[in-house]
Amino acid sequence: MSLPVELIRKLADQHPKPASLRFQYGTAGFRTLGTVLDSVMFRVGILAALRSKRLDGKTIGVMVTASHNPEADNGVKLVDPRGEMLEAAWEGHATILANAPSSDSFIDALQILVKNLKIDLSKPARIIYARDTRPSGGALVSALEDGIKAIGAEGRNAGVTTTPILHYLVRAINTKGTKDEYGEDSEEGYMKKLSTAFKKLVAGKPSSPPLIVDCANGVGAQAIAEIIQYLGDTLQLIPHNTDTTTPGVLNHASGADFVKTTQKLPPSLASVLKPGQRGCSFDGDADRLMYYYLDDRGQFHMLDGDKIAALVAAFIVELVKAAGLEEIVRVGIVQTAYANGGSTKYLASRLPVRCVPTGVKHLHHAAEKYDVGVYFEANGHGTVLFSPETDEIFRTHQPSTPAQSTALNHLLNLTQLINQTVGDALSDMLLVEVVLAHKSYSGAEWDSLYVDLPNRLVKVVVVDRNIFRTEDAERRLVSPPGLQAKIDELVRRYEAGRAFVRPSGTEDVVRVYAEAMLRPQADELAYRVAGLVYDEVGGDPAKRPV
Ligand code: G16
Repeated sequence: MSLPVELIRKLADQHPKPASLRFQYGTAGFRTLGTVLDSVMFRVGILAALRSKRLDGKTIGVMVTASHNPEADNGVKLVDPRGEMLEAAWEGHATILANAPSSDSFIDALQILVKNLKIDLSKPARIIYARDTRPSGGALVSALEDGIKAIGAEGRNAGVTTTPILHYLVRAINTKGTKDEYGEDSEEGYMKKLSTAFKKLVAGKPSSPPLIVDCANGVGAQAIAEIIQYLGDTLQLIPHNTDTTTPGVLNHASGADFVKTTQKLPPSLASVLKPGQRGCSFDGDADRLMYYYLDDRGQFHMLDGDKIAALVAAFIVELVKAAGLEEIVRVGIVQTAYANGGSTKYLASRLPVRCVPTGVKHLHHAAEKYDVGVYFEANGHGTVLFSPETDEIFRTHQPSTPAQSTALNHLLNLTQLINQTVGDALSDMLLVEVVLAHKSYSGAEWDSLYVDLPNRLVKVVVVDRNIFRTEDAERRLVSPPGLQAKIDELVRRYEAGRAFVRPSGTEDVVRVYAEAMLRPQADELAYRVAGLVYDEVGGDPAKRPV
């Protein structure tokens, strides 16, 4: 069987590639202005079908989103059969296909791919796709559907939903009827699975005070409205920033990224969040989560991905011990260079900790190496993975006391509550609420697990971020030559100083992170390192570090 070349050419001609642009499948797929992504979407439809054929007709996911980025941006990422990110080698194939200048060269690139990867075109191709609430999403999904049609694949439209729900659906579809069945392959199935596990985990615990949820005016608002129906009175959620129709409000002065980068409460919550009350923020596609609270003096305290990892890991370790599995099940942590030095010190004195480059796929793969792998990026993107062997142990272990039996049940319910395919704000929020309910922790008590070192993240707009190359899990620069030595020299002058520079995988910027013992020093170090970067690349004066 060969490719339906004529149909592909006909439809490809309707989705021409903009001549001046070069696309790159980066940390989170293709991501740029929504207005220029039409050809990319069409081609991704075909690529997803080829990936499915290559994997014997397994369903591949396609998510149309630009997550925390501004509303005008959009993007697309592929989801592999177990709900994880696309295999790295295929990122290169995606980039090649997206950049073929004409329909003919695109078809040539397809033929080469089919031949090199020995793709059996007679196999079925199945794709499930979804999008977030961005205004550009509808047209981009149409382009994607043209791609799916051009190659004769089977497409299932999951509509407007969160990124983690799409990941869940992919895994649910591919495990249906097997011993690894992940859940019903519907949004309702997802809601039922999470809420049932949550209710079991908090049964008998005093109910927590209401939680304010900032939905970033994104698709998380829809998911929160749904889960509220399923949770009943087990958890009181008060959603804010739920406007998904007014142009320009998505992720604007709200959401997890706003909270993390500004280290401030979204202004819209200023009159809402009361001292002592817990609040949390999702990002635009609901795969990141940040918590916070105001103390008695009205001071803002952020509980980021590192704090979530510490809270959750400690809880799981306790349960594993209480279940009598301490010697059998090992819990480990995966972080990135952005993890606060305070968190790494706290965690590393208790558990094995690994540092990997930014990007969920790196964390996910490293976490798979542990029996229970807890991974969170400081930006609130993360989850917990239980290895198949660990799952089996939880299911078959015979507890010898009622206390062991209770702990084992909790662990089993956690495997159901946690979305193990990818970071999921909704599932992570319920997980945090379970731990807080079990420990009777307020935000302040959770916060006191360890003290964060003051830190600052800034970005420098550069012409070519590709000249910045790193090593040691992005903690050191190898290029441009000589820059790392200058950074080292600067860092040495600050107590508990640490700083690194890395090119973003999602924006045309270089990110600079710095931390130090005192707030003004962390800020100063960040801006001085950003200044070094800026001088190095001879930046545009209008684009000084922000
Ligand atoms: C994506 C990735 C994250 C990463 C973030 C920022 O998040 O999934 O792993 O931390 O981009 O990446 P960078 O610093 O390379 O721009 P999201 O939530 O935007 O999909």
